[in-house]
Amino acid sequence: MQLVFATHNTNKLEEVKKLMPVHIHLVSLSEIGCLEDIPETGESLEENAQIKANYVTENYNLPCFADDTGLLVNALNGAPGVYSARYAGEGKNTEDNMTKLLSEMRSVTDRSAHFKTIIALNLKGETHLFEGIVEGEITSERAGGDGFGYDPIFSPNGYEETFAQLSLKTKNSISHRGKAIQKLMTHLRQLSNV
Ligand code: ITT
Repeated sequence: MQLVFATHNTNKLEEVKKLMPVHIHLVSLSEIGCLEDIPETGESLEENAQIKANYVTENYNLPCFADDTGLLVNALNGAPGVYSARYAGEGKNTEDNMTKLLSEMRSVTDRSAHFKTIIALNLKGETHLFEGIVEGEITSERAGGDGFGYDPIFSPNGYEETFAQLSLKTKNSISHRGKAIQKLMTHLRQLSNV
């Protein structure tokens, strides 16, 4: 089965490819010729995930899913949340985003936070949403060279390391996106059993 993953984020694509069973042929946006930036104009992760998936359905009429992810910090009332990509400005600069977040957290003692992923699947005329959450803490400084986005300053509960210090295999086994993808897979397996 061919399934489009509606993302331009190559790090996300690599993570998700590692989680796909062999019978699902994951196709990227560039592989279907979609090079344009899909505007994320929603006010929630759910809305944005659906906007991205619907864009592919409407313009390419292919089975697809999209994910929208946010980092929600409790002491900042859930910021940066749905605005995680643009936290430090429209340039969507990862380093600037981390610098801003560490600066906002300088004198904060409650450093608890969670990543949340919403996946929207458009298949056979139906939309299904899947959620994945991982709880953890914002570290006081960057650590690690792997991963992407806020990974160098997020340490999942139960680990000393940040996501950027853990292997991709470990990150995928506990992460927001890994959990949401597992739910997506369970759903797809149920469909193919019918
Ligand atoms: P697409 O919309 O093309 O999928 P994006 O990078 O814009 O790619 P999101 O809107 O879902 O993706 O991500 C919002 C921000 O959260 C962005 O700055 C990412 O770098 C960050 N982010 C997403 N997943 C992450 C992860 O697993 N670890 C660390 N940061 C992540």
